[in-house]
Amino acid sequence: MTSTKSATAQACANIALVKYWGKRDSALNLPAASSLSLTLDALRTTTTVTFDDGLTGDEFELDGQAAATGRLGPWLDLVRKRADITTFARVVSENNFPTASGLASSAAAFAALAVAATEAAGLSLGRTELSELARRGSGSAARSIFGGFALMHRGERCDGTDCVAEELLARDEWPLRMVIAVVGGGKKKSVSSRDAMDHCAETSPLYQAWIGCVAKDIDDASSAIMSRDLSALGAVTQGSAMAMHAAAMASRPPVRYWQPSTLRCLDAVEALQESGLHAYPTMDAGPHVKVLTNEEHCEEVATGLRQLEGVSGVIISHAGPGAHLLPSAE
Ligand code: 2P0
Repeated sequence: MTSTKSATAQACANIALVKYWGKRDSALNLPAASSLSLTLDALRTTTTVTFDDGLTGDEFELDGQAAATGRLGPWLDLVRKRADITTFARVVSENNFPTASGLASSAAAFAALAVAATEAAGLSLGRTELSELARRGSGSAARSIFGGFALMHRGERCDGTDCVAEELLARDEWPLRMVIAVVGGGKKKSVSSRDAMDHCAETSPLYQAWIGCVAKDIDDASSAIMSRDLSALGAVTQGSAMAMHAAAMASRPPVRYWQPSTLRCLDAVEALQESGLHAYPTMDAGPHVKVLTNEEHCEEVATGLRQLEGVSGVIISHAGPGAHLLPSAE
């Protein structure tokens, strides 16, 4: 008789308002600077982890298709070591958004995994420990353990135990919106963020300047969140994204995620700003443009982006909850 133990968890993607771009330690996946994000309700991953004595290796299924385990296996080893088990796991994951849209997020993936895998392994971890474990899979995943606004600390310790996120403000305490313009037909990104940030750190003459501006951005964004000052938060959000992309573009050879439609979106957002709307753009390791706005202005922002050439879809998201267990499907 084989023995199995299963748990299901759900986590949301997050979008950084102050970006994470560069590491101080690759083995432990420690970021070179802090970051700050908004967890998004519209982009969710649901993951079931089953430790099964009958398995001869880890298995992974994503959106109904068998997938390569990649960095999942070494990450599951961390959970097994902690729980003192050797059993392999079956991981079944589903995104509530098209995987091919280019929005598939390792943040939601490893946050859901951290909650599901530790529960299935019989561990009982607090949010801080879950954040640390999620970070080992993907730096941004440490933030998705928390809902609302999350602050990821760079930390000082070599072992990474203080390199964790915390919730700055709960999601219902400031009802902002993120409008996502999906650009470029959702093609897969050309360079992974992990490779790109390492390459940027090694070759970009602007990398140190980028790292040098993060601490003040974190302070300014945190103050803006505490005082619910959207103009101030928007200015930091836009500035952090542009600084990160400037450093990436100055890499040799360059890392450029922008497409012609990306610029169309940025032009449209600038026009919306000039017309008096709250609309502040940010971008990650892809061509999509995400716009921070409020409840009142989000429909107008979405309409402005939807009509642009090269924009294949627009998603309006509320702030989302932290990663959490779901009732077992049995
Ligand atoms: C962010 N990004 O702060 C930044 C902005 C992409 C651009 O976090 O190497 O997939 O797995 O720790 O978390 C994407 O980086 O990188 C990311 P790893 P991750 O959201």
